[in-house]
Amino acid sequence: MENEPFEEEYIFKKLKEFKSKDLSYSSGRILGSMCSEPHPLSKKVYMDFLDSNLGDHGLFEGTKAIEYEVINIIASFLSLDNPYGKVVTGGTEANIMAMRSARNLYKEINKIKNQFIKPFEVIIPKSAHFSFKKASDMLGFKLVEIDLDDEYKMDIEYVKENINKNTIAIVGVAGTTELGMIDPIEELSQISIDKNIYFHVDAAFGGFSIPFLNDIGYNLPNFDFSNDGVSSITIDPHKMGLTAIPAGCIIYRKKDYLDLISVDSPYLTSKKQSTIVGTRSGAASAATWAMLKYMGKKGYRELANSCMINTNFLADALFKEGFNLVTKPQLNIVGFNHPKIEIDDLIKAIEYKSWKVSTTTYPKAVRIVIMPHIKHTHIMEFIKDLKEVKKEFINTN
Ligand code: 0PR
Repeated sequence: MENEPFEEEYIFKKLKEFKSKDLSYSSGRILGSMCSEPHPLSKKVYMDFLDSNLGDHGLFEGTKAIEYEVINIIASFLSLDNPYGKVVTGGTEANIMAMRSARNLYKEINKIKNQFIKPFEVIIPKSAHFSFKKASDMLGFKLVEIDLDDEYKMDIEYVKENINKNTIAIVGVAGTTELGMIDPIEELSQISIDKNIYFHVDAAFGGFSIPFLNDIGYNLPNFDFSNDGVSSITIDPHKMGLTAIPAGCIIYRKKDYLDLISVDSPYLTSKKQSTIVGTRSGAASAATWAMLKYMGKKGYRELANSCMINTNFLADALFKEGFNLVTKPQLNIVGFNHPKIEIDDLIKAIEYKSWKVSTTTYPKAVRIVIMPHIKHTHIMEFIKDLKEVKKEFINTN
């Protein structure tokens, strides 16, 4: 089919038609997403830096300086001076980079030339994000999945039992994808030191909340670089950081970890590259920088706190209505089910009332992520609908 040129007006009209089929965050109906409406400032800055490519950063020295500042500011939230890192596409790329660093470090220490010669193993909690499955497939290591304890956190005893000479890394999660729980990072850090194993913390979701909530007295577990065993941390500005997609971040304690995954790119202005993608958005760095400056610690404290207030309000209301909370929320995620309603039926009924929720797999439950676009009034409407759903089931069964 001939692709005829069209006028701009037609193009915008057609695109509007497509977009009208998308959901909007501002409707309050998206209850199961870890992303949110990007702040208008981050959208504006994104537009200004659309031509900037950090894959060839010699051409964009200004944006490179912005990325350097972003890494330093974010690392300061995570108790690290002199950090090394990159602004990447998201948590997946950051986690894959960390796993590459861990594998290459192990190979270097053990003088292994061929990457497929040994059955490398990475210890992750059962609750880890599926990006580690991608990393395992791409990098050729086996995932050793550790059971969770009663609070859906990684069970330390199983971690100890499963370490062996092929273990190249341990992963802990600070803000699990399904339930927002924080693994015992301090203990895992100590194990990593004792056994001399690379330790990566996936704080893609929790990284932009936990430090700020602790500033205002939430007393959440310490997950950052003040634990000496922590080698790297994933933290995503495009989740709780309010930056537009794509904006992820990987922070390393040591320069070596980044160098170990660098390849030569001799014909470019930048002679080495360590990220998975080549051509790399400088707009992500600029938009993140703008948000870090605009929000400041004060803004992120208020944001995280208001999400937690809404989360606790939802959790209390669910409890009062006779729903089971899977666990007491540590961050802004609530998992719940009902003793008398089949979970799949419950989800269907909620979706029938035009809410978009997600589900947890372990245990099976409705999963609600209270992101900044979810306001108190949305939660009130949701509870009202849930009461009706409950009535329908309890009366008819
Ligand atoms: N690590 C953790 C702990 C995560 O929760 C996620 C994504 C990642 C890593 C990977 O991050 P990227 O998706 O940025 O690569 N967690 C969300 C999830 O799977 C991603 C998401 C966001 C999914 C918004 C849907 C959605 O609407 O639930």
